[in-house]
Amino acid sequence: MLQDLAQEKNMANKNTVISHLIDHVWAQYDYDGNGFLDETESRDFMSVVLQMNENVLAKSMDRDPVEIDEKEVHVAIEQADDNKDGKITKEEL
Ligand SMILES: [Ca+2]
Ligand SMILES: [Ca+2]
Repeated sequence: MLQDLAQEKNMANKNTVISHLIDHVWAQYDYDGNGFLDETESRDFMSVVLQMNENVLAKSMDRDPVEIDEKEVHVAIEQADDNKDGKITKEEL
């Protein structure tokens, strides 16, 4: 029971870290500042976020992080793009 609670707390903390990262990173990758990420921007953005996520995950599991490949980036973009218009808005993340 106590362990479950501790685990939940850890997960919540991690999610907070990730969403903070997304906010911070987002602004850097919306190169033209138009409020959404086009294909090039979202590829750059997603590979950075996925790698950060992987690094955090690897650290928490005490293992070496693996390299995020193109395919994973592509899949993550497709999943994020709710309305399938090829652009990612902050709301879609
Ligand atoms: Ca943009
Ligand atoms: Ca979209």
